[in-house]
Amino acid sequence: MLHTKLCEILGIEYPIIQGGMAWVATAELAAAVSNAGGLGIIGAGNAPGEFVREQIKKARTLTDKPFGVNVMLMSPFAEDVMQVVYEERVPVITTGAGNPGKYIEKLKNVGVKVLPVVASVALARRMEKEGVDAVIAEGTESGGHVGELTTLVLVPQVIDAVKIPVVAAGGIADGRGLVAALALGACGIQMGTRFVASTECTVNENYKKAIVKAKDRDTVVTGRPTGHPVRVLKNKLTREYEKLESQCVSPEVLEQLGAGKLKAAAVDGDVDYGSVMSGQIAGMIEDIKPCKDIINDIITEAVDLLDRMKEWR
Ligand code: TUI
Repeated sequence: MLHTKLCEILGIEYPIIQGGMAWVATAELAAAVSNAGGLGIIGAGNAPGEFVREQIKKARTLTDKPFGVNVMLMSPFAEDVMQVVYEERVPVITTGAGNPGKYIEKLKNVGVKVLPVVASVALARRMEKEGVDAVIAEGTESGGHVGELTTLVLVPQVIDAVKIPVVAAGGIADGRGLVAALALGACGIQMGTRFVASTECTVNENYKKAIVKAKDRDTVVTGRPTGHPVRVLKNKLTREYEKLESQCVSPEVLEQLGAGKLKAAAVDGDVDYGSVMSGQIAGMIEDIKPCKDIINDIITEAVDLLDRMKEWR
């Protein structure tokens, strides 16, 4: 119904990739997205390789469709996770928060598709030279670790700079967002926050409800002084963070305040003092529904919109 080059590359039905969110994107969510025709992703985050291997095995019991693993390159276990991905012959990896250059050749040799997330034209160019299959250009509207440029500004510049396919990410949660991404020249989209508010996502219910409740200006970027800016929902933790940032405390103190806080929110449901990573699009998410409905509704809306756009001519 809406087939693009991304569908061909990944062997999927719809050009939708699920973001690889640490503590949130478990085997259950990945399998649900893949079963719905998108590409589900297990978020390795800071987990050790053997934990990720168990997640891969679990996903294989839940779906016979392709799925991937997101390797968070700042993790102390990134190398370990890459080895597991290689041994398990996971069909696709996405990467975040770094340059995956040193791993690409070995993965490509065994047919693993590599799709790095980039937040700049420079890294997109470097990745194309290293032989990746596509890049995911992620705007600062996203949740979690973010770059500086917005999706609307980053995506077309990356598309102009490289010949490989480009996936748009950041600030997308409905059919209008998908059509906008296609209009910019992207071959598909990656969504994180929209899939957090899904029935199958195993994150604590408080986290899902916080996303549904969030309004347009309810996210903030903290951690700029540490060099690791992270977009999260505003809460008591971010107010504490802002107070310390304004007092110019050392980056180490700020890092210390952030330690373990994503798990506190995602697993224990502490949405007041935990780190509730979320994109700006949370303001537009009004319900928790199955991944199949999320994807079907987006595709139906996008196809309908594209039809109506033909009549505008
Ligand atoms: O990676 C993400 N999102 C994330 S990772 C994460 S875990 C974390 N927790 C606390 C602090 C930091 C991380 C939570 N959310 N998205 C993909 C992404 N990658 N966004 C931006 C980048 C990025 C930034 C700089 C990629 C590469 C880069 O520079 C690499 C280089 O060497 O040029």
